[in-house]
Amino acid sequence: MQTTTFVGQASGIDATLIQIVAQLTNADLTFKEEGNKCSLVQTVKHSFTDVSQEFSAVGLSGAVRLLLKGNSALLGSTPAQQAAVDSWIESVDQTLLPVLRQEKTEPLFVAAVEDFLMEIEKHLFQNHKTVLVGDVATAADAVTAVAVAGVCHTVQVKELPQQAHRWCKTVLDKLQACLSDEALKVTLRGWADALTEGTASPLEMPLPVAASAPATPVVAVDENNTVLKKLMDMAIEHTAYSHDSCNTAEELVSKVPLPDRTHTHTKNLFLRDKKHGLFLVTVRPTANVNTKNLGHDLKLAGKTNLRMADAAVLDELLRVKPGSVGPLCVIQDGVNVKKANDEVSADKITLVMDKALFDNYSFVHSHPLRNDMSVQMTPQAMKDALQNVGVEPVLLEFAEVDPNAPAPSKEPKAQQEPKAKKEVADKKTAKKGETLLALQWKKTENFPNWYTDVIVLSEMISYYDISGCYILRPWSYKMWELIQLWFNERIQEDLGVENTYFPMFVSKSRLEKEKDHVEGFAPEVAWVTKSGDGDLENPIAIRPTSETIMYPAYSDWIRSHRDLPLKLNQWANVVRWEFKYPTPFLRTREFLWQEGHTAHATFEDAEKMVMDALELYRQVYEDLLAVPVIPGYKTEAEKFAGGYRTTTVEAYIAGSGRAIQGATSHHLGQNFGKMFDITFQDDKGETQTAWQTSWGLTTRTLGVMVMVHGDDTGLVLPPRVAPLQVVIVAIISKHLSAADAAPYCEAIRADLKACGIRVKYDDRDLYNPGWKYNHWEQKGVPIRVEVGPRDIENKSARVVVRHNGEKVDFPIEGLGARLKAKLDEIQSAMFIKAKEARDAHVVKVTEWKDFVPNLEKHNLVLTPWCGGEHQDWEDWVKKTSREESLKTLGQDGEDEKTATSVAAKTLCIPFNQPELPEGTMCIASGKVATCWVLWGRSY
Ligand code: 87F
Repeated sequence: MQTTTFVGQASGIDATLIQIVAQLTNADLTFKEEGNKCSLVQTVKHSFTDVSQEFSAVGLSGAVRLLLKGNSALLGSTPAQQAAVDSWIESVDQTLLPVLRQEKTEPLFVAAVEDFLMEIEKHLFQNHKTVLVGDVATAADAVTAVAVAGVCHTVQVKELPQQAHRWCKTVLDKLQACLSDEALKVTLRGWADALTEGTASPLEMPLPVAASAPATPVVAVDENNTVLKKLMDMAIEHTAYSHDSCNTAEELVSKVPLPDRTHTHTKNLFLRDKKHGLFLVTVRPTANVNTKNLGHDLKLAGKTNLRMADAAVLDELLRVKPGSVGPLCVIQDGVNVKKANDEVSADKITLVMDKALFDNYSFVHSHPLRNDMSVQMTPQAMKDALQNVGVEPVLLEFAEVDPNAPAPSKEPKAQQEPKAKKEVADKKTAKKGETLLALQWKKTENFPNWYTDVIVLSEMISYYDISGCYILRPWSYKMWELIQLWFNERIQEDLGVENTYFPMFVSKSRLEKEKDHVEGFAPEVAWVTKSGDGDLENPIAIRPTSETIMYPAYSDWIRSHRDLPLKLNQWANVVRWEFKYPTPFLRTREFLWQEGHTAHATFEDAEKMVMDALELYRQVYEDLLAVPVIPGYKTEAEKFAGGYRTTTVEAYIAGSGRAIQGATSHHLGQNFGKMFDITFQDDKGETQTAWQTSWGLTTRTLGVMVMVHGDDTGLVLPPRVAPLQVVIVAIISKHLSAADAAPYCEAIRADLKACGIRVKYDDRDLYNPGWKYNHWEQKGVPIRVEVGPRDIENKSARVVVRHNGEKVDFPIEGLGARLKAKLDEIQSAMFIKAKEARDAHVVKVTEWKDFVPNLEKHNLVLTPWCGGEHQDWEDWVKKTSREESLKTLGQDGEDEKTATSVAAKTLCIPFNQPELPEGTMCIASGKVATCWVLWGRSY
């Protein structure tokens, strides 16, 4: 047995707080009634060995930490939660306790307390939480709520914002119930009673949050609503609430966040089959409804052809408008819905529901015939309501939309998990609500979800309510600007390219002028067909690329060989309406890029341009983003159809074992020149057709960089594209005031800035050092400079490196120059690490039997090849590798929308060719090989 005795000194509020925590932990605590400092000594006595250990702690946080050692229930069960608990207590220590200890009531202190309350309010509100950390009350709640109540009492702030009030009251009630000390209870009760809820919350909440379903939904009334009326009549427990109108499940998920992952919205489809009737299908928003298989799953006899029913049918049979459908539609009187014992028939509506709605959630939210309201009810209440009208839904299991596609951050993670990963999902459930503090997914555990976590938490991306479109926040946009800055200088100064801007709209006739060029891409072209309510006479396309927009002008401008070369580049957005699952940065419906378009007098001049552009792309990846790439030629099957030859740089993403095309540069030959009449008089007066090139680099670069370097803490930025390369954080405590830290940190900042380093001194006093470390680590800043009291004494600073965790103390004398060198060192170390990881996954394979097993090992495969022109054999490899892979995985087929097929495709014929011994055979055709080609699964 081990007994723990604490002996220490504390008084006033410190004593109260420590006593509370000690009582919660059942610790035996003795205070000496002297001094106003909180210092504590813990003696651990082992009754058997009689060895005693002494620990000491300073400050409230220290004392609490000591008392809570090993008590995971109160301290939080994960390191991230523990850090968060710690951080709250430290904030209380630094912000509220000084006010309480010295009873400061001047306006300045009142303002500081109000700021602190706002922080709590914001935290609870934005995260839809009722406790500060995790899902259950921890020491953070106990300490913070008592300090808040105490301080409000002292400085006469009696009105708390709404959420903070509810939280504070609840915590104090709970504490009173479990504390044994009567005097303490009385004090707490007094404080709690004095607190009232502010009449108007002073917080300006952002719109989407204001529109959300509150933790305890506010009842909305719509007396004429037949569904709500019916629920009332049947005495089914439910809560209806209003929100912004949402037409799709996607919109609901983004605009109406739910309190936690025990709640779910629904996605509803109303389908019709001529023979079998109508089917109202209600699933969780992330479920994939495959209408082709549904007939089979529902065991419908014969062939089925399930199609979306139109608005007229919806109105007539379900009495609801498109966008407002929900399972409760069927409880309306007179709706011809199939009852429990009825046969499926052509005139009846069968209600089909996702089994997960009943098994995995405590609350289901669905529309009551209007899409600006939702009804929250338990699955049991839903069942009861249906049963009351004689309906028994057909329950089916639905898979997730695409287990490989990263899910939007707002959507509860547990819902996104495919069935096979149930265990992982359960583990994550325990961490719900931690999104603002730490990543929920490990890179090796679930790569797509990890990626989503990183780009959202690092503030690179925000989601948007149009699928495939994302907001690039300043942190990622700055990275793009840094790439632009470098690339612009290179193309303008070294390659003589000029920037230009062409319109984003293109007429149909122009777009379709070069048939080969658009043919395969046509389904992706987005059209503007209306202005206001009227139809446009001639619809216009939004540029998916600008060949057809720019080349008519080239035809006008180019007359003589003296007009050549013409080398133009434009930075622009383009739109390609993809139907595969989107991934931020990698596959989006709108993206940013540069597109270079040049015209030359000779083939060779064009060829040089193609290679120069490709070399710049290699440098963007390798020298700026620290991502190794393999340059090479595309095969005939993979090249840009409108051109003569495509070159590419291919990157590798170890986290998914997939390759990704980094950027391409095309030799267009004279194809476009002939189509658009881009001709010139040569020096002999003869008419010639221009030779052209085009080349493009997109914001995909950023996604690749995140995937290659990010880790389980978040983003890891190579210094050359880091918006901030160094952040300075002062360790403010009672040993170092912000005022004393400021001049020292400012001097460091100025020195670094003078050395050309992008640096920031994070002097925000609302956040403590631990919070700041975490924040800048998640954002991937390459170097953190920490300044504590001892550093100031020693005229030094602690330097912490993001990518490898290295910590070194440097004198501040000459710090700028040292850090400049350190940043270079980081840049090259990150490249070397990524290159080693990539190289370990490129293997040579000379026999087909080893091909798919190597794909399974996440390898890129280099094989002997009969030549880029043999498209049929390329198709054979694609098809056969898919079949063999699916067999290994035990799957029947692939989702047609998947962006991550298991089939291999050619990535490139690398410029750097290994030796090819004479007589080596092609891996597929068995013909004599003419080169090595690189294959892989790719994005
Ligand atoms: C989608 C719709 C319509 C790609 C498209 O790579 C047309 C296209 O032409 C299309 N998707 N492409 C090929 C773009 C070729 C080329 N354009 C200039 C580049 C680099 C920059």
